[in-house]
Amino acid sequence: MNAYVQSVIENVRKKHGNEPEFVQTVEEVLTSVAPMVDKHPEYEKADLLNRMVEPERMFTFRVVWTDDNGQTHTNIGYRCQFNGAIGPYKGGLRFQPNVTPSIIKFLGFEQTFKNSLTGLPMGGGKGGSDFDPAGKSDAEIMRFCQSFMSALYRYIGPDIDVPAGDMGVGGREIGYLYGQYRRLKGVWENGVLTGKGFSYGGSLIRPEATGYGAIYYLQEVLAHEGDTIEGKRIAISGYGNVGWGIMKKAAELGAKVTYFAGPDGYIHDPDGVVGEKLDYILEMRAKDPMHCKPYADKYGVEFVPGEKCWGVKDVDVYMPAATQNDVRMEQAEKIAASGVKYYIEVANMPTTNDALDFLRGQKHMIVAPSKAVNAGGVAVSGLEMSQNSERLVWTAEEVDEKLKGIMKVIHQMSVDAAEEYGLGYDLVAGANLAGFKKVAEAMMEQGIF
Ligand code: 2IT
Repeated sequence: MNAYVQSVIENVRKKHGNEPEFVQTVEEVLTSVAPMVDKHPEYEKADLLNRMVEPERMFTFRVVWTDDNGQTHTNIGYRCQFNGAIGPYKGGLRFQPNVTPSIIKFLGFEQTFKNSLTGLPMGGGKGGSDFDPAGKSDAEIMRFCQSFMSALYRYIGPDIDVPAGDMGVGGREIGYLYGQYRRLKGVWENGVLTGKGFSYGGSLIRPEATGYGAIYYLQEVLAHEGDTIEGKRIAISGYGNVGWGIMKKAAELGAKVTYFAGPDGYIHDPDGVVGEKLDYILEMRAKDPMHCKPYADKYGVEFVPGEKCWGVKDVDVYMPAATQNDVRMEQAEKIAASGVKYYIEVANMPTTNDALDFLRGQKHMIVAPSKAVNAGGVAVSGLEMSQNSERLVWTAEEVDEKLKGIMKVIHQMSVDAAEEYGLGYDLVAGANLAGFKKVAEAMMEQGIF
């Protein structure tokens, strides 16, 4: 491999040994872009890669809130403004007790290249808190969000940094965050956040966009293989916002999710999650996000406790859509042995690097990377920003058409980039190469800093 790339990876391993997820994503992206760095010796002279793996800015802040019993709690808030070369920092907020600097940083790094792939002018950012939303009352969530925004509002803005949702942050939280921003700033700047409710400037289709985009991307892959989505059986992990969007769009297009995994085990529904079952998923999740077993009880289907559905044979597509490092070597071996052809990542970094390399090496398999597959979410966030700045509203059909077009272009750009470097139909390398290219060019043209 290119010696400069290798030295940067070594440097990151040495400096960030205590940030395993961040090291993992740097290794994955830089390994993929090595052939481009080979062709551009000027990158080393400008030390482009060491600059790229260092966030432009990352900070923590204290978030203090009082629970319904009057007890005060203190959490850590984070915002990582990773790369602003091609647009305002853009990326979600994750509220989850396991949030660490490493998690925020890996997500911010991934976001930089993902956002570049969308073709829209958005830099990379991410943030969040180690706050645990589970079991909190609505009033507690509101007070937490207000406190979070009181600490963050000076550092964001429609042309500075535009947060959105991620795990633990949905429409309700964005509403409270925006309310507090507006109150503190005294100005109508709804382009400061995306994933808003429709009544105050949210984009139609945004809640479903990540899942829909993932299915549109899958359709591009299938078309490349002379295949169609009709009749395809899909196994997913996760049935949150993203997983639900996958279930819904798959059903609409004549495919079906026949397996889905949650924190307590997995469900096998041979008839697929279709029709009113889609509504039931929402209901079940709202009541208790940690258990999917009630679905099996209600519909009389199989529930396997404590397991993930990796390795089941009677499906055509796997889509890990839960969280990072869901699929490790052990699961990857089962997936490869199942004979399934399509492994379509959806969650951010759902596969460890060794497992991903292993799956990419399987001749019978096609592997698609999450930074391309899930980019429809942030792409529609970009469309929300456009609507806000133009003070207009697009119909659901308009947004959906644009989303479809963007997913098609992302797939094609990845195909073209991989082909340019003689890599064949390598969607993982292609997405990294295509996403990296624009950020690299912008940084080179903007001078050394
Ligand atoms: O991982 C992601 O792309 C997101 N959580 C969405 C980011 C956004 O700004 O819409």
